[in-house]
Amino acid sequence: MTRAPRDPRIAIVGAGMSGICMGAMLKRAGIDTFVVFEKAARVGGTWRENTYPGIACDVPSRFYQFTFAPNPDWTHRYSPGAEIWAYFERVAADTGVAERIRFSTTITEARWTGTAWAVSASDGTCEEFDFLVSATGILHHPAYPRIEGLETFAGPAFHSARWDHDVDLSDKRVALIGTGSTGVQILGDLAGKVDRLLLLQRTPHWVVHLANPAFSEFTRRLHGRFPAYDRFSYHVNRKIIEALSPALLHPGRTRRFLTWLTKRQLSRVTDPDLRAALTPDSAPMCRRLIISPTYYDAVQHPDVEVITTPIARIEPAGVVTTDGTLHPVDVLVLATGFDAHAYLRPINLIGPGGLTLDEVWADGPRAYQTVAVPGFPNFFMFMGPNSPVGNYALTAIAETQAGYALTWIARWRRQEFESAMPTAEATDRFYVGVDEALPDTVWATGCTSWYLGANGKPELFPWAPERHRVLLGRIDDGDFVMTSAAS
Ligand code: N01
Repeated sequence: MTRAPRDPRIAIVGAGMSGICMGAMLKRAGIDTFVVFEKAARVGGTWRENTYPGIACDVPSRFYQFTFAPNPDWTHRYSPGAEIWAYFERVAADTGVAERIRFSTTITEARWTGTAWAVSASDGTCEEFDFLVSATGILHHPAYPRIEGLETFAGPAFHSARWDHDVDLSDKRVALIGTGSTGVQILGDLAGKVDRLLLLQRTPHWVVHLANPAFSEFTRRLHGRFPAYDRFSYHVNRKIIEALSPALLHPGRTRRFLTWLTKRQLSRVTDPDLRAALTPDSAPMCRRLIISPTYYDAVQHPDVEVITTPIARIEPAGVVTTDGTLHPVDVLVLATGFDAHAYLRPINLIGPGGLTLDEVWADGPRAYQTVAVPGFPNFFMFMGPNSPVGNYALTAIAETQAGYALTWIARWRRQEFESAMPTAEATDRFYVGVDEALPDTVWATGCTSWYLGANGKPELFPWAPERHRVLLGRIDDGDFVMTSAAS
């Protein structure tokens, strides 16, 4: 006699892109017994929090969407942040995920009771769930620079992910610290719109100039009318990026072409001193490759000054560089990146026997095939350590990781197990492969970036993103410790 499937209680932490993806895929599988906990009052994660001028996605929009929620209405090849945020809000509403979200609820702790996850929120409530899914985002915790006197600055000072839209910059002298993807996008938008813009560059990054054309009304209608055409576009974009990704990671013709291209594009900077200052000494892609349609024009705008002398300290009136010069400014913008290694922390995850995630990760974050952690049953993680989060669509990674979690959940529904977690040995085996492959990649050619963990190793997936999909497309029972369902 076949038993009716059980309804799993599932806690998803975070209603950003990944949490919405998990919820939508659960809904599509007919599972409605989940709660999405969201600390803020709206969905959207990084796209809600980052509203700085110039924000856009540097992955083509046709690919930066869920396969189950095509969007024919993208306005540009690389669409602006507000449009992407609206897309995720729409997906959450259309799929019914929005109804399952508990807003303004911060999860502080999740403890395995022996049979379930007891999930506690900051409001003092605690509920039990059969599965815990972390969808807390990777670039989520702003990294504030340790610069002497930062707190003494007299004017407005804010991180790029905490943009203060009440400050009118049009007549201000603005200091922009940081030249990563964010700083480059901000500069591209602000150059010429403020009184003066000082770009404080510590290390130059390679930038590829790619045009960002608008999609015509006709193209948008074509995508709306023929979903198969939209799917085709998605797969073409994916194929191109997936073909380029591994080729760009290793020496060869494609890498030589990228090196040639980035140098050639840098030659748009006509002043040889400025060009030299903007020339990185690391290989392109060692740090995340920056894609911008505007940077080299913006950086040469007469109202923009690039300062490469290191910052000594901040004073109330401005930035002092190590040559003793005070650069007077009215506003300080910190485009100084994120702590990409916190993952779900500061949530206190406590597994069987009281083992905490901090203890398990004392030597650095590690995950079984990017999605699960030994010692923590019925727990899955989005964008976990060594996920393929380089120049790739995180929407596609989320679908792969959600699909994997869903397969386990479907098995639980069929009562094939009660709890499951990866073994330490299987996780070690995964890392033998990772550690063998990483030194051959461009990320290990000697540069610093948020890719590197505390041990100096890149916390990235060292193979083609396709391989991630294949890896998570199957379940290997031998890699797991399972307790069986009560008969
Ligand atoms: O952060 P970053 P980001 N004094 O860490 C500088 C994603 N993203 O926010 O290079 C002076 O790359 C630091 O200097 P250095 C994307 O994955 C995506 O720009 O370390 N400078 C660097 O220049 C991206 O990779 C999109 O020497 C200091 C900058 O701050 C990731 O977010 C758009 C400093 C930080 O660069 C992070 O990008 C935007 C100090 N004390 C972002 N401390 C898309 O389009 C730090 N810096 C999808």
